[in-house]
Amino acid sequence: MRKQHLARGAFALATLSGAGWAAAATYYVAPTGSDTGAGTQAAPWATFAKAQSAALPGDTVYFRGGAYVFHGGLNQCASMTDTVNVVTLNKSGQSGKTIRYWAYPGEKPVFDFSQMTDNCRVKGFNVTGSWIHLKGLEVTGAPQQPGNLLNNESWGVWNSGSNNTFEAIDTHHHMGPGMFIAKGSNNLVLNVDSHHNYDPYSKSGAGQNADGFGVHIGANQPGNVLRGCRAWANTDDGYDFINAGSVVTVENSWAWRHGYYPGTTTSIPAGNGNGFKVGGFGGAYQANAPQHIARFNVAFNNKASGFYANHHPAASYFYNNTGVNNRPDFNMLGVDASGAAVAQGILRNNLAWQGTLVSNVAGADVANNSWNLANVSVTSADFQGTSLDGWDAPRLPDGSLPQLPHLRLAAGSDLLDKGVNVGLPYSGAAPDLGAFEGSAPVTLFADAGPSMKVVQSGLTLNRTTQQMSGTIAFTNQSTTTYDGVLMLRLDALSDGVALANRSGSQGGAPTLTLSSTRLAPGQTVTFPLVFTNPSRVAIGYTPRLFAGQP
Ligand SMILES: [Ca+2]
Ligand SMILES: [Ca+2]
Ligand SMILES: [Ca+2]
Repeated sequence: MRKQHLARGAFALATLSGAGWAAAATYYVAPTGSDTGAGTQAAPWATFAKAQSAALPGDTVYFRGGAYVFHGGLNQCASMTDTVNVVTLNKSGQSGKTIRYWAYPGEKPVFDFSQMTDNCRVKGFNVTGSWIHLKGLEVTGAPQQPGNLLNNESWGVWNSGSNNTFEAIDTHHHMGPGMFIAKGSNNLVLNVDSHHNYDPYSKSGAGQNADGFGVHIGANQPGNVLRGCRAWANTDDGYDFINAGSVVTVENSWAWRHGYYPGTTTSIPAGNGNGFKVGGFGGAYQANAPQHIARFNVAFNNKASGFYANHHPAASYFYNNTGVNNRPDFNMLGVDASGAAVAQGILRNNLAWQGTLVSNVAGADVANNSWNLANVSVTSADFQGTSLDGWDAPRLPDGSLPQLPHLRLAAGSDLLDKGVNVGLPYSGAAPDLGAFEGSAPVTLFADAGPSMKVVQSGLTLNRTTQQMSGTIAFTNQSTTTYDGVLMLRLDALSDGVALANRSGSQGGAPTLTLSSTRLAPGQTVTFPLVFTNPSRVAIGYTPRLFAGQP
């Protein structure tokens, strides 16, 4: 299915400033572009460096889809223990005027560092500026070299700036962490996936340093948040906040299958294998250690702990997390001022199931969790679905997490309303246990689009209602019968256009649902479409058909 032609960016947004009119500029970069061009949609540039040299605070740079393959960095390896930077972003935006480096809507630019042969460490993205917003980019392959065992990790995305947003980034297959915040305040890591990272040539041991997300900021660097992220199949940990001197918040994020060779269940000896490693200073006591925040997260199938205090000297907040089949699900091993092992953590409304439930919780501040409430038992009947597969399903159009029934509470579960109010939103009489509030049924949808022939009609204008109407028809060309709910989703619908007859929305895109439909091989289903389009723009969208079992 090809997206219809879109007339985007026809109107420049102008803002009034004290000095007069100043227009935010929009530039374009493409794999087939040239830095001698104008940076327009018709004559895009080729490089990040060229775009950065032109972009001013408030400007947007769109990267067209395709592969941007790097064969070397901005500098040479001065020694085998040097670091080569490839994409350095050292030009800052301003408050309210970030510099935006975004994927062009509906396209996927891929930044590939795997062909580099520089014989030292590599930072694929080296973000040292502030007020920068990266969105929709895929980043892969920051390498180590087989003949060089003098270093630890390379990095996919490395940050030392502040007030940056990393949104909807897919960072994977690096020989080191996918996303690494070394310094800085108020950075937001939103809806980022980091997976299949493995550092085979680290001097500290193969696999020892490839975390999905590392946040290792110093003191007085507050406000760093990870939200809506996923980490899986990384050889070390999913999320690692060791040596972080300021509070880190991780929420609504998932972690699974850490500590193994990526894509396998074979343990890698040096890989720690925790889902969420929330703090610690290498086992040492440190005064004024931050109380990190981990809430509404899910960890499962990790080799070691799902949620781990990692010898942290202070009690971090663990609220409404779900741990399943980890070893253990929650481990609150801390350290006190004398260097003795103690239990550290403030745990409320957490859910532990399968694997080893808890370690080192006696003495921590623990209440209203599944394992310490009388008259509560966790069984498969408590959940709408118990699958631990499919959590890497495609994200929704706005980058948010896929909606899955897995590990969501079922109606009638005794885990509903068994939590305690911790000042966070909830429904019903009280918070539930675990990461997902409420028991509203969630349908598991599969993408039925690839097996469909799609026919779109023309649109006709109703002069009375000023709405435009047409149809879209899907003919099942597979040998599979789709029985159940059929859902049409219109991704990347043109700005200013609305689907007037929508039945809902998913990830910011309008949906039209037909219940109890049977679509056998050779059969056709037709959806009516009614648009409102007050600005009379060209209507473009990407139609997606999903089939679900209610
Ligand atoms: Ca780690
Ligand atoms: Ca139960
Ligand atoms: Ca509730």
